[in-house]
Amino acid sequence: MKIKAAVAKAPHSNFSLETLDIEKPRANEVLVKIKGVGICHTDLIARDQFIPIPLPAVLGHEGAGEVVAVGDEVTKVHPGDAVILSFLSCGHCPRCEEGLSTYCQDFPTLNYGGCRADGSTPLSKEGAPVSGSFFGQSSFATYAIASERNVVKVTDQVTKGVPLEILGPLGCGIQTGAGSVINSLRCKKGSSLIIFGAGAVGLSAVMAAKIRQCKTIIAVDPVTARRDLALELGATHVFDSADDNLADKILALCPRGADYALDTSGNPTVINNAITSLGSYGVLGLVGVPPNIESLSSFNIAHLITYGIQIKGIIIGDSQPDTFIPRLIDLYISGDFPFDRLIKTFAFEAFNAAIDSHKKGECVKAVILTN
Ligand code: CXF
Ligand code: ZN
Repeated sequence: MKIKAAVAKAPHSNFSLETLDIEKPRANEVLVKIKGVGICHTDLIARDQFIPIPLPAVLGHEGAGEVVAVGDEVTKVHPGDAVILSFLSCGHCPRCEEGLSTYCQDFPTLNYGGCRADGSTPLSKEGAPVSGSFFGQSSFATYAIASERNVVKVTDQVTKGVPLEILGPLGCGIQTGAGSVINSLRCKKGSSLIIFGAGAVGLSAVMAAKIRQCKTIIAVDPVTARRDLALELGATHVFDSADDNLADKILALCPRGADYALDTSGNPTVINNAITSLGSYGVLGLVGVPPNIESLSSFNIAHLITYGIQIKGIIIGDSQPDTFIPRLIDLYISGDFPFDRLIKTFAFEAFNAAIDSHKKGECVKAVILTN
């Protein structure tokens, strides 16, 4: 079948909008007509080869749409179902078996290998293979092949009026921010949390911290509009990352140090500041991808031991998408998780303009409408 797709052909270059061929779903696969797909920083670093997926490639890992065909062995969804696409996991390694599929031992190959586990790709152009199966989907396209394992059924929620076309980011960025606070850090009622970076991940963390009834929710970001939005979504205090007196200002609010910190920036200096802002038995969650694959951060060992400080790398907010995503949608319906405030939609033809807008900080989360 022919599809339209945004193809990454070279690092740091515009995506090329092209017609490709897509295979029929295999036994455990699902063909999804994509309604909307979010753009995430991870798509751009894959295009730029920080994640070395073979190019040309169709990226995109925040898709949402309607099931149009299923393979013979699929039982979870049927044609007509509304689904969100999330990350892929193997389902049988020790991590998957203990419910930690975000740490599936095959996570890198299944999500950024550019192909299925058997090395094949469902995408091609004029007979030449095009890398696909990015996060088990490659949803920068009008149709995507996903696995039964990484589709989350949201038919009931969509029937109630939840807009399917903007749900895709719940599969990655929004789930990462909310899950980091709810599942990974498990921030306690009355606690203090500092969030470094108020993009889609950081602002989702702000909303989740409010849900957890954190007492002090500090968001740090260089963009005024994002700080303003953070305050509207539940931050109790916001600071400009460029503020020379940032450490003192945080100390004034948390004299014994914060209980939790979440870094969404990946910036080693910010991470060091996050460590020193923590109090006794404080926990730092790391979700931001660093600027280079070799990026290092250093910390004072004695300080970490003395105060029992913990540093935790987090993938996708330690979420189990089949249960966590419907829970987030319920919170959206009740008005407690207004993630739609982060989203700006763009037509498929404006794909590259959407990326420019995201890069310039004009929108928090760009969602491309594909059908
Ligand atoms: C990614 C970050 C890089 C590792 C895999 C998960 N999260 C979202 O895009
Ligand atoms: Zn992502």
